[in-house]
Amino acid sequence: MSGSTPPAREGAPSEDNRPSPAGLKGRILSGIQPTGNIHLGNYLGAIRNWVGLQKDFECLFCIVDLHAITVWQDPQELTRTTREVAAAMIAAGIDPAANALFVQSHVPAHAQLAWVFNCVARLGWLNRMTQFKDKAGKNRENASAGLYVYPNLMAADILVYKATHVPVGEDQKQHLELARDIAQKFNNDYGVALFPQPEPVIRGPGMRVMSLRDGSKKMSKSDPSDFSRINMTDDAETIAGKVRKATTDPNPLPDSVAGLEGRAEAANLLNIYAALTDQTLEQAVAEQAGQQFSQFKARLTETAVAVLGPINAEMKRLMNDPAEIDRILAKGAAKANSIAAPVLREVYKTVGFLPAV
Ligand code: AQP
Repeated sequence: MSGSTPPAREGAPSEDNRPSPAGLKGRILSGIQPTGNIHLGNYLGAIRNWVGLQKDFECLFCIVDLHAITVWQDPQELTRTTREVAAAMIAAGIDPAANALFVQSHVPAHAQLAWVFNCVARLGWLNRMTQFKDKAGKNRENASAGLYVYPNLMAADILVYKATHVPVGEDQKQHLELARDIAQKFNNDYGVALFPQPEPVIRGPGMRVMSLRDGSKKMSKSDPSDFSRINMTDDAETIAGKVRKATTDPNPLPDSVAGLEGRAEAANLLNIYAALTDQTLEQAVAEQAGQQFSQFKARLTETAVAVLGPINAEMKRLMNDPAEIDRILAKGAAKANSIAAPVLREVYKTVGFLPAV
């Protein structure tokens, strides 16, 4: 890493607001963007795991609307989607009373710390971020400046709570590395031991759900085709229609995982089925060996409806009372703010925005 890095001062001052609640392994920050229809990929790849982490960690669940607007979002739709993501998380088993479930822009310390980090991170570091290259595509000059500095904001999301652990998918590993580098450079530059080094936490199988239309693309909220994903709001009939129309190939299902080589769509559907039935891919392949897609798709639909149906019903109930969702989010923001504000104050004293004594 480039940039000046003076050594940390021994015994440098740090208000000790690191997490150590009795019996817990640390503090986790998880984020999800309110960028569209929350889908089965978000559920199997992230939310379901977060539900499991609640018993072992103090958890902060953040709906990252500041990240969302790095690409255009319709304002009314952003408000609706923010509530919908909150409803999906609660319906899936996130407990907002035991944890903090909140909206990123409602806790100003995220953006305030991000500015400081914009001045700590080096351009060379950001230039190496592959997600910017992927998301900006060929039209790089027209991408928002926010999209470029997105990883600095993500570092602030994590470090403003001195989170010790972050559940990350494959595509976010590079950003977590950057957050660690920013923490270290901040500590070194100012000669303090203010920020911890957050660790990745992986729980359950590292699941990547692919598009139902194209097995080489990940299932995504912002995919223009609604048939590419199963939304957490889809009813049984819609799920059945989407699974029926999912791209496949003409052959029956193989009897070994090796037989999925070169069959991305078959592999994706079997992966989804395995995750929904809590089986390994090997077990799911063995169970479905030799089946025609028509039979397998009927079984997959039945399973998806059984898992998503109750979540969907609870989401609908919550969405009928948006004021209640807003109350939950406001409580979450107050809780998050009570952790973030002292950390920000510590940062402000360290950089000289506030007198140190
Ligand atoms: N297809 C997926 N399979 C497994 N996990 C997934 N996640 C997203 N898509 C899949 C995980 O969901 C969490 C929240 O994701 P995010 O909202 O922060 O952003 P994303 O990864 O960019 O999600 P989308 O759905 O693809 O949104 P858009 O279209 O806006 O980019 C993360 O933990 C992510 O890994």
